[in-house]
Amino acid sequence: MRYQRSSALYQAAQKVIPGGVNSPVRAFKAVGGTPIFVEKAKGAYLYDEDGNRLIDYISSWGPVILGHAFEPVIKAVIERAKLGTSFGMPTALETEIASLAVQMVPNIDKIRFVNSGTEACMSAIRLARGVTGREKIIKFAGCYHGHSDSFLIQAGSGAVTFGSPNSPGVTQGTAKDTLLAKYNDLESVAEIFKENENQIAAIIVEPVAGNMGCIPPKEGFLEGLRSFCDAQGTLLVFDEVMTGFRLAPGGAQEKLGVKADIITFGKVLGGGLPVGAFAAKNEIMQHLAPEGPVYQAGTLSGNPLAMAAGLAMLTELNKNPSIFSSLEAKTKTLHEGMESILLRKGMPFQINRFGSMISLHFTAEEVVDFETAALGNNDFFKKYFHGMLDEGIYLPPSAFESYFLNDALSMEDIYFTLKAFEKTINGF
Ligand code: KE4
Repeated sequence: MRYQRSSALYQAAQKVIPGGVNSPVRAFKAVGGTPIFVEKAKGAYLYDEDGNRLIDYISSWGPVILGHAFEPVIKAVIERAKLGTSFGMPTALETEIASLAVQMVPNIDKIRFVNSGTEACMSAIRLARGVTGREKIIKFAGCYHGHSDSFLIQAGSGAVTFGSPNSPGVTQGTAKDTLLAKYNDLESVAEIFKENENQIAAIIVEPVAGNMGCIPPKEGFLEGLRSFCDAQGTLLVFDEVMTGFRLAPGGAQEKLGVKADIITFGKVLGGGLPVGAFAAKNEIMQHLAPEGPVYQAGTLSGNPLAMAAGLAMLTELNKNPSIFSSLEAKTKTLHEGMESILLRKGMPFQINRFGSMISLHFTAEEVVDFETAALGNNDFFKKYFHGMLDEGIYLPPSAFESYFLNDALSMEDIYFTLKAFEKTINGF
């Protein structure tokens, strides 16, 4: 595929934007080559600046679950923009989308809108610390909750899971309050609680992990976290930035039947515009300013354009819940097709899938946590990524990402993708 214009644009971008991108994963560092600059998109297709049409399997990392430039969302944004773009004052529109979200998501009374998943998760942790009066939190190696300091922590030295910063600029002072456990490993969580009896404000977890590739929770894992939290007075935070409004109208809580205390959202909730949110029962949310003492704010929080896009998106998903099963069926077809091609080829692989989240790992070992996800053959992944790109398929440019299907994908697109997949894998 030709990429002259993308590479020229990339050169120009690097002169005025760090790394030429506004979010690192877009720079193709994990797969090599020149990042693709997109001109426009419609439905399941991206059109890059060199005129290539690509079938999109990242859907803007989740938000455009109904496909790009979805008519009702576009119409809502255009209409709303004519009334003004931002006021810094409350609007009835915010109450409308908040009421719909509260109706769709189990176990919440109130929701606060922010502008990104990072802000949602950062605020949820501050709220949990404010409510419990405790400072420590538990997160899981390989789970990503955005780039706020408390989350940019890697497993530190020593067995006892002390966190250490995984980015310059994050202080030891911050890192000491984030303890690292292993995803799908309740024993690692028990150890932390033993060392920190009644000191943990919150456990934050991706109920279906999507930042190590897709890793579904093992039977009993989330239930185990729930009981630890109940026993310890710790709040369970489900980071549903990816899974919210994607796995079901009520997200992972509905799909998996486990209750969280605070739930964070992003991506789909904004229909492609910048929206994040966090939500809980009123006895937790009443701690939040201006009602309570836990401070959190934002100039553009509840922005009318973003709310209009989000409301159009949620309205569609709420009206047609069959979208979720349709998306799941398409992902299952992709999964089964990939599996049979890989079995015929006889190479080591794991395919993890939950609903419309799926990922391929070139390893014989079951991928259940960050360590096993890291065993994947990254050279194979690079070859796979570029092979598929050459066939007109745009996959996440990292082995540690989940694919995000959107419901604009037709079965023809899925079969076209499987043909491209067969050609790529047979070229190994
Ligand atoms: P944002 O701040 O990027 O809106 O959301 C952060 C976030 C929080 N929680 C989960 C589970 C997430 O997956 C994310 C962001 N996801 C990545 C993709 N894995 C966004 C892509 C990017 O960083 O450019």
